[in-house]
Amino acid sequence: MTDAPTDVVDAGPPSRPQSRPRMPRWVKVFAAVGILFAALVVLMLTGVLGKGHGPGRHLGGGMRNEATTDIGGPAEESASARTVEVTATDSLAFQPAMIEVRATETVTFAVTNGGNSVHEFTLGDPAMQQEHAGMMAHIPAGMGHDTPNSITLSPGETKRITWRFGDATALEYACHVRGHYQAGMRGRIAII
Ligand SMILES: [Cu+2]
Repeated sequence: MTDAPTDVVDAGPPSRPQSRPRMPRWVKVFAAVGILFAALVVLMLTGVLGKGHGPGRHLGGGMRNEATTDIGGPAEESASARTVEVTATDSLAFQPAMIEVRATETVTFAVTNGGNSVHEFTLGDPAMQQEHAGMMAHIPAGMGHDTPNSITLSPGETKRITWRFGDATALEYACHVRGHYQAGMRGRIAII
């Protein structure tokens, strides 16, 4: 009877529980593929972001000439050498319809709403115009607000906006009150 412990020893090492969790091979392979894929995505995004974003721009470019990407920016009126008077009319047009500025010139625009409905004056390249149009599409008519490149004018109102131009061509001023831009309410900035 006292030999019982010997029997236990002879039984060999106690069997280990078989339920110890082990990572199956496919999990490791899956994780490795996932990490590789993530790295690839990061590389692709970095590559895409590296293109089309010149200095000072926050809007994606794409079809843009690298040599003429400086659209300039808002400036203090005291820095401008001249004031251009612009009138927005209910015939959905600006007078004048074209304004010449020199590259790097700072110009103040004194914009008057000569009509009976709300108009605005938004300065920028086509990308900025599109961005502003998208913003305006989500707010009720007449509820536009002023931004560094845009002023909204009540009937009879005059507001001023000063812009330091760069060398970018294809800038325009436009009204994005619903339907106005589509009706042709825009003017061209010609860099001379
Ligand atoms: Cu308008």
